[in-house]
Amino acid sequence: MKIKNALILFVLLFSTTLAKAMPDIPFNGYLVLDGIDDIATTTLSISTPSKLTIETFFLLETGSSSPVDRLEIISGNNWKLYVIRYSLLGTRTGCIGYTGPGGWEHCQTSTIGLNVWHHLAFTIENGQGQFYLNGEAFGSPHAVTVPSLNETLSVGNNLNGHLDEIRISEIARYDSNFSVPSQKFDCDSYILSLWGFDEPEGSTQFNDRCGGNALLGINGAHSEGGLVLPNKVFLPQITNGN
Ligand SMILES: [Ca+2]
Repeated sequence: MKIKNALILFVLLFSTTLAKAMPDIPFNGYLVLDGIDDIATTTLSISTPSKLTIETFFLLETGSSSPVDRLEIISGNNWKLYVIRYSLLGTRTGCIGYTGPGGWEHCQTSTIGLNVWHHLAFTIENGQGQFYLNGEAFGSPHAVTVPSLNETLSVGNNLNGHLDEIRISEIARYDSNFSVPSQKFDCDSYILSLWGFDEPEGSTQFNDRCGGNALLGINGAHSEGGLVLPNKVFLPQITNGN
């Protein structure tokens, strides 16, 4: 009986692992934010497009401090794209919201966990906005207008966690459920900005892989998981006399 039970447990665990199979995220380096004052900023000079997709991979190390505490993915002067994860009430453990013209918020329980990578996409096409979480439509389409991108943007305000592969596109990348991207995005003619945070560990300036809109990390926002510079590898060895 014990062997049989062990086999059943193994099959259950293996099945669960398969069901949760996700791409190997992050892709090299990622942006680290403390949720206190860390942000990354850039000033865009882009005519407001008629269509839009903002997407990223995100990981929360801590949730919201209240049911209305917005953990911002990216924001402009008059709009924010954010998530809320507040576990105490058990009812706002997965919210995605947008505060621009026509903004709205949608919540589903138990959809955003801590210390787990998620993919979030926000699309606007034909005046209809849609959120996607991990490739699945999150709520229903909502009448909304594309926000201004001709301004200074802030990334990661009030978010304690990590971001990777932030892509802004002047097209609706998704119009139905999709497979979560399994590799770094390629540049194409629809990309307005793309930040992959693959700079060496500790960097605070992040290259726009497909354009010229570098992000600047402020108050401690930095990259981890990327290339470790040689001096950080060899100095301890010298110090130890090895
Ligand atoms: Ca990366």
